[in-house]
Amino acid sequence: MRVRRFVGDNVSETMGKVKKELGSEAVILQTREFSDGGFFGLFGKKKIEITAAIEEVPVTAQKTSVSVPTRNLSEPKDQSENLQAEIKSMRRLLEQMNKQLNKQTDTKEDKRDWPPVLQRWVDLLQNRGISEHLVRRIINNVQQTLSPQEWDDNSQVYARIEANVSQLCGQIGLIQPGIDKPRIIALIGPTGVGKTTTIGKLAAGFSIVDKRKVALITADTYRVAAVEQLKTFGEIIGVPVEVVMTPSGLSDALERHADKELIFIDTAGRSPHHDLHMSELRAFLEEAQPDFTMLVMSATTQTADQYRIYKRFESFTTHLIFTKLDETGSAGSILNLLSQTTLPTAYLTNGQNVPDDIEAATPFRLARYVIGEEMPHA
Ligand SMILES: Nc1nc2c(ncn2[C@@H]2O[C@H](COP(=O)(O)OP(=O)(O)OP(=O)(O)O)[C@@H](O)[C@H]2O)c(=O)[nH]1
Ligand SMILES: [Mg+2]
Repeated sequence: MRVRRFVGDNVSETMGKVKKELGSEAVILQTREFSDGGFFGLFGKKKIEITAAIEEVPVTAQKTSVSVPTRNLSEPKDQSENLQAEIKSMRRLLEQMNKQLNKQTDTKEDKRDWPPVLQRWVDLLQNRGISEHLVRRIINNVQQTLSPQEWDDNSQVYARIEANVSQLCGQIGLIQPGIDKPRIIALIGPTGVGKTTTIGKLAAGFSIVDKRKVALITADTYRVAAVEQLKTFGEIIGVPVEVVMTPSGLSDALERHADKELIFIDTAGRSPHHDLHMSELRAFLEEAQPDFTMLVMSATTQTADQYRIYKRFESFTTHLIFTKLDETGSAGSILNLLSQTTLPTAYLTNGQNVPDDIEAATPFRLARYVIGEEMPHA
């Protein structure tokens, strides 16, 4: 691994040097601001120092390989914190597995024989990844509200299920641009779920279609490639992009864009198991005081993981965004999660195209994604 130190007058210039020397996949290990010259550090010129590293073995799996060096280079104290966090999360996992086992036993005891015509729907919904408990609730509702003759009518049963699932999907909450001051929207969540892409889609929608004054800020300086990604979106859409390294840098950037109607903040993907990362994220959010803090979750993540992620980010979160709906045939995990939270859902994304593959959530659209469009066969 090659580690280098870079100094420049501002973040963009210094990042540029990192990229030129080490390439886009370099990992930022440390950043600091210092005063160059002046008396005892006073009146000196503000400088930015970035320490970055690049793995020299051929990089095939980019995301996993770039995350390794920081772990190896972290302080011993940090390592023990990591270990403790890992033990804590394993304990939580075991507790959860226990709970789930208990629930499964309950369900078995409570399992009943459905009439064959309804059993087909039970199977279909379970194949979509909806929990047994919710499937039971949904089909119970069908059984109680439709007559046995109507159970044979697929479209009637589908409509009943759809109505029931939309109700279970809970609240919707969308972004409203600010009137006399900018609305600040931060996107948070685990790595690779589509935070940056979704910001690109939202920023394009609000600035180009809705003609709003938009600015983008990225606090994700973990990888040079991440900064480049948002800058590219900004250039294409024609909105300013600020790169910030520290919470105080963030508040300066927010002040510079006080004339905007919407400011989107992109954050680095955070492992919910990493306490240090979570406290960094907290520091940024405390400084930004966003009006909306949207937890981005991939529909491809299975129920137990989704719930764990949600619990970890819950204290920051005001809204949910579900991504990658195009990649799964079993979006039932979304319903399992929504049935356990009162947080509203804001947006749904269904592809990689910026800005097209995004839609405002509605209970009906959520239900369609959860149930699918297929009918059971006789
Ligand atoms: N199929 C599909 N791919 C998506 C969707 N949204 C994002 N992606 C893809 O997911 C990958 C990761 O997207 P990013 O936007 O970089 O994810 P991120 O959460 O910002 O990732 P980090 O910053 O590394 O944590 C990219 O290849 C995106 O094109 C979606 O709705 N559907
Ligand atoms: Mg990103």
